Amino acid sequence: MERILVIGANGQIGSELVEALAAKVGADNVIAADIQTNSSTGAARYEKLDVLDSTRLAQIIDAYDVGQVYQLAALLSVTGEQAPLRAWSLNMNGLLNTLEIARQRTESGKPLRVFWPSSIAAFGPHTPAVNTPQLAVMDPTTIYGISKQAGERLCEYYHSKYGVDVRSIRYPGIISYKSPPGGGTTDYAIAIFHAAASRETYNCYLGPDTTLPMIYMPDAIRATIELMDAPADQIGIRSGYNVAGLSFNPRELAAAIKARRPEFRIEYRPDHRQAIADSWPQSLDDSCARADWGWKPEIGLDELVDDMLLHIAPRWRTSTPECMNEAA
Ligand code: AKB
Repeated sequence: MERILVIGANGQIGSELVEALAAKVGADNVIAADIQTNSSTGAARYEKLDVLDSTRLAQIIDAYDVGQVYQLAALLSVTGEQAPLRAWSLNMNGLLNTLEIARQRTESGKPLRVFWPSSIAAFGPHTPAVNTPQLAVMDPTTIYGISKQAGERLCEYYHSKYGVDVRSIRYPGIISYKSPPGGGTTDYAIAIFHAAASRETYNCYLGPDTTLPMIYMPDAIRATIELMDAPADQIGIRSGYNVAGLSFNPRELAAAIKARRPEFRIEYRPDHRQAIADSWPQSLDDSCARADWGWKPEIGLDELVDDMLLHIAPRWRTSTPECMNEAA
């Protein structure tokens, strides 16, 4: 069985991806790696790894004879703005290190399939905001978005020049309850549930009509694994696929929560994150992903809200974690 390395395994996506991959290929075949000393995922195999250390990255890939790498380590849109140089270094060099090792292995006849997450943040204010096409103007305004746009170009370059089998999704905001999100603009759509569960008024840092593309974690994980499992000749796009889950704004999400928890209250206090959200698409045209590898979202707003409230309420009954109301 092919071994799979997940870098950034302690993060929001990584922790759930490790679990899903372990269920699919067996826990012994999944190596979780992150910069922290210990795994927060319960992974059977864990390696401490700074993805900027390319020697250690290559050693791990060789030692386990890894066939697939998911390189997820990154600073997101809000934390990236607080440390732009660090965000650029981590987001670009983490990808480059992975692509270089994949190139060397491809050239020596032991190809390494790579997954790297792009984002809706790669789009910008001049991108058509509604039903954003796969190919569109991309003029990102954040360092995170710029790194995603440049990363997409690198992925395409390594594929066309060196034949590296690299695949990518432009993730919408990902909503989940298992691990806290890591400093993104779309995090309000998670924090709001924690406030609802602790019966606090939620102070939303985006205005009520700020519509953004979102996806529930099970759909995001399924999309990721389906893309990586698809035959290489079906992957027509090597930059990053638009993948739509659903689109909603804070007013609509609050109404769906209120329908289930009538005592829930929300107030709107837009801050610096509003400008970032305003520069992103509201909805995505994901027809290329549907045509190339059969993508189809399954989870809509009602199911998402029911599931989030079911899982968050018992765990966070008394207080909303600090980090979830503030910019991380
Ligand atoms: C963020 O808000 O920065 C991320 C993203 C959309 O990539 N969730």
